[in-house]
Amino acid sequence: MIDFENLAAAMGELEEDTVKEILESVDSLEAANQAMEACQKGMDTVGKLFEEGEYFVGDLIYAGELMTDAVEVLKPWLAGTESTGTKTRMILCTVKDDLHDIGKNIVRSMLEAGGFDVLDLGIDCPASKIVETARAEGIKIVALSGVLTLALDSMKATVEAIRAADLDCKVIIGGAPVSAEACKNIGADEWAHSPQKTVATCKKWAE
Ligand code: B12
Repeated sequence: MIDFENLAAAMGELEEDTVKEILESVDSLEAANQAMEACQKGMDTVGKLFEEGEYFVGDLIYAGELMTDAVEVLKPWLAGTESTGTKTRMILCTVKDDLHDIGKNIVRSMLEAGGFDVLDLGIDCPASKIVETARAEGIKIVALSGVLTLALDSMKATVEAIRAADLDCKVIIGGAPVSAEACKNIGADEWAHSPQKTVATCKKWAE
């Protein structure tokens, strides 16, 4: 029986050995999903302790590395769930001024496992690069990731640039600050927190 509470606590306390030890016992998709949830809960604790001044930027960096390692362990389980034959090309990136990419990388793995050919434009991605790439590659689906509250402004500017360029693109936005209200304000076609919903939405659009 895997102790997911302990995993969340160890992640929050940045106890690498305990995190690794618990992750080693993940042996099913269900356990992998629960472990991912626990790790994210741990990241929330890290964020809270950072806000309270108990953790510093160095701790955030370390937490990021720990989370990236955890995702690597869980990826084979999570990515194995969605395989299909389609290969629609799409863009994914973290928007301008935001350097967080762990969530984006998870979404990328899930999209690739779902049969998408993902053009990953990286982090801090300006709207102009997205527009140019979408036009040059004939891309019809763009997924934007952002974790900072500030990212919502960049998402809005990006969607405006896509619409102004008259590109026939569907846009899905995701990340912690995203919500139905933010989606409406930004003018995106869809929003999601869960990578599974992202894959389902993009599949619907690709049909
Ligand atoms: C690790 C981390 C960092 C690392 C990031 C390393 C990396 N390679 O990404 C580093 C050290 C670089 C960092 C820097 C900073 N960070 Co930081 N960071 C975090 C932390 C602890 C975890 C983020 C994370 O990876 N979470 C785990 C992933 C898996 O979750 P996720 O990104 O939300 O993704 C999931 C979903 O949102 C969704 N999703 C994600 N993308 C997409 C896209 C689509 C299309 C869809 C559909 C879904 C989707 O799927 C994912 C899986 O479920 C958070 C705290 C937190 N609670 O998240 C703070 C946090 C995000 N950081 C914060 C801050 C303030 C900063 C800094 C400004 C600190 C500083 N003073 O320098 C800088 C900003 C740098 C910049 N310009 O971006 C704040 C943001 C506050 C705000 N509301 O704006 C947070 C919330 C901490 C806090 N509570 O204060 N950070």
